Amino acid sequence: MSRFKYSVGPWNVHEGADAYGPATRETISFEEKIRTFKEMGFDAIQFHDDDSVPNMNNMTEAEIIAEAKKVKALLDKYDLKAEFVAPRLWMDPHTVDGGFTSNSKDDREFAMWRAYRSIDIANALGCDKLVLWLAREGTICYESKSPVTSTKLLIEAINNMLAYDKNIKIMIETKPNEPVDRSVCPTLGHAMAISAASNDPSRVGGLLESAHAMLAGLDPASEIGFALAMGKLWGVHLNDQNGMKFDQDKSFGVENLRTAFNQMKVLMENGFGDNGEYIGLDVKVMRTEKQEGSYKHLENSLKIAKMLEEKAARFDYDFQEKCVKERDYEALEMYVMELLMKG
Ligand code: XUL
Ligand code: MN
Repeated sequence: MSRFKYSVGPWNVHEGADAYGPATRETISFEEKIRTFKEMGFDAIQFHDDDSVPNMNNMTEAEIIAEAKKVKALLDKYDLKAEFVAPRLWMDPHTVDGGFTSNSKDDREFAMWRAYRSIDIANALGCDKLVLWLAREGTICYESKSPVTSTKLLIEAINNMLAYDKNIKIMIETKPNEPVDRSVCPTLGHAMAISAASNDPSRVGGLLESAHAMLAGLDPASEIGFALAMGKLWGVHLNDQNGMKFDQDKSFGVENLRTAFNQMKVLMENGFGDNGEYIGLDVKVMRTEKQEGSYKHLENSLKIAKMLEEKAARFDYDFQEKCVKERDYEALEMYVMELLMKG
């Protein structure tokens, strides 16, 4: 029995297309995914705005809310909660050059429209959290945008969202690059600074994705710890990553087991989840997997997370204290290795 509640998004079960080749698996319907997530033991679903309301650009605000209410009924049918809604600001022709920080005023206005609609959808789904993964908020040609103006535009956009809804909480999901070359908000340290500069820091926090921290050359456990120290870690996307290359979304722990253990440990030590936070898994199955393996990465990640939770619960803090007192970190390190490698 895990102490945590887990969440997942419909995009975590996908057809396998990548930048170099087409789909390798069939599409699975939204309801089928939701039903399977429930059977697997997930408690909540993460949404992009258009995961819950496809084709929303062509709909009125009232139609969007009505459509989102149908999704809420589906969640209720399977006794699942919505964790957050994230405006998908990277797919649209209006956001080729970014959303909130676009050089086009019209496109910045479109981005705000989508952000407000995402808040409406969150309300219809019964959740109070918005995630901003700032995919194209940055540059692919450095001189095309000012880093100062971009940062100010981002803060202004967040202030607008805070003003639009007095209850909404914003989690910034940081990532240093991809699809942009340089992101305007690459790490949780940046997110905390944006929070502090906003009109209501108590409603602006962070979401740490393991792979994104690694892409920034940082240890995800330390990023988690930093935001926890600020009281602003409201979500995580646990997964894994082989070094600083493209975002891989590997199953949690399969590349960097000790780092995965330390992520779980720091979450447990600091009561993550006590205020209703979920552990999100943002993992993707390998392109090579056949149709019947469409959920295997989720099964594996859940299993690994729970095994690491059990290891972290057994961590011998008395021994750790003794090692620290004696400054015998070799002994402490070997203890961690044995904890991880022995049954
Ligand atoms: C992209 C990523 C997204 C966000 C939600 O790297 O992680 O799936 O989690 O928009
Ligand atoms: Mn993510």
